[in-house]
Amino acid sequence: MATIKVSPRRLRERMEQLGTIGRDPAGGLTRLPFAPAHVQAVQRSAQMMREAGLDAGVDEFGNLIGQRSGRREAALLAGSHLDTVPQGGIFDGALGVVAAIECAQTLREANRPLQHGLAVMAFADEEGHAFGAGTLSSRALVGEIGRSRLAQLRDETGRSVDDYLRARTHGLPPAKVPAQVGAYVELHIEQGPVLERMGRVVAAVESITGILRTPVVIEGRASHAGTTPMPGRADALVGAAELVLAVRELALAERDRAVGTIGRAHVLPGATNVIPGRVELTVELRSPDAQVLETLRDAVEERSREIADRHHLTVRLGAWDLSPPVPLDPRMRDAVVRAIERCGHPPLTLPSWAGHDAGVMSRYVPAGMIFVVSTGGLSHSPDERTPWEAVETGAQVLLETLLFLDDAPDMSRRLPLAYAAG
Ligand code: HGY
Ligand code: MN
Ligand code: MN
Repeated sequence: MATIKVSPRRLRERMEQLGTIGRDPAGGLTRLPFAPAHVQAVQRSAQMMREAGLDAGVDEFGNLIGQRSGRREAALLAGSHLDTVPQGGIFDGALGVVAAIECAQTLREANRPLQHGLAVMAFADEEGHAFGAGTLSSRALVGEIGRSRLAQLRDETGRSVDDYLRARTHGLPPAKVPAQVGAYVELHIEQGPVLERMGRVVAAVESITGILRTPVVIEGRASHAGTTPMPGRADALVGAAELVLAVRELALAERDRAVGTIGRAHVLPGATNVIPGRVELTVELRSPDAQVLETLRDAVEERSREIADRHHLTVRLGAWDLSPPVPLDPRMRDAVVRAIERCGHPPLTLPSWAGHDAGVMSRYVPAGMIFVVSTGGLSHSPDERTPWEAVETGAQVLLETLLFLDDAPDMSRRLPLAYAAG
């Protein structure tokens, strides 16, 4: 049975506190990376880290890190992200950060220091909404997204990632994550319906889906909506509509092996009485199978050419941004399953159809994930909920996983950190 216990009261208090930062008048939370609400959440989380006895600081890529050293050179990393999608929920990302802080504080209060160092990670931009690149901050940390690209990626205000990183508006000291990493563990909500349908609370994650994204610009000819006869129009929104249906049809044809979404579309000039001359949208494809992703990518490109020809449009796809599918380290999966059983729950493993920073970390160090149930399978929504008992269970499983890893044989690896200053 579990020995040292996390504090459900403190977990809930801190989740509810963070859950008030970035409230969107239209509903839910909007905490886009580096925006004022995100900075406030970083500062509040840093305070929680200090209360847990951790040194809190922000690295060159905007990631908040709370850490303390241990007797072993390698550190155990635990955490998630603090940014949200527009009008998102209070659990996506924040749960993993708050639970990791809770583990640090529980270990400190039980006077049970780990042999490893411990670093709590709060990645700055995981969602990819603001700058168009998912898991941006963890990929920047390991050098998969280089500094020149950080200077090019701009949000809707026109500011680049680099502009924000130089500003360091959070006022927190500089920090660096330890390079020698024993393991990275992330607690996250499932964001889907599977656990609830199975009547289960918690599971170990076995793999993380691949995600392919590209911006698309469709251009036709804006003209008068009344005087322009239907035949011969070059209506960019008609082309966009056909592309939406094509993505849906192609993903459905792959049955349960793929999903496809066009989640953003900007229609210009956006007047009732003007035929749309331009539509800017994003195409997103997901599959746990890299081959399926490639097939879908080629099919979307083919359909785009056909739509352009049929409607006298230009359809330009940008560079595809790929987060490849990753199987998580079986040793980590088994460590999480073992912790789940120690917490009195039956063993279960699930694939993740959501992307996570753990997917990036797993390319370099042993990485594991813990899922807890999402009520109604809802996420990326103001209605995102997880029962507080499940929050407590997830945090306890995280603590048991860290305790197990602390005594496990060394499997540490070095992170290829992209920090500038040595
Ligand atoms: O989009 C995702 O899968 C994650 O929630 N960022
Ligand atoms: Mn997330
Ligand atoms: Mn998310």
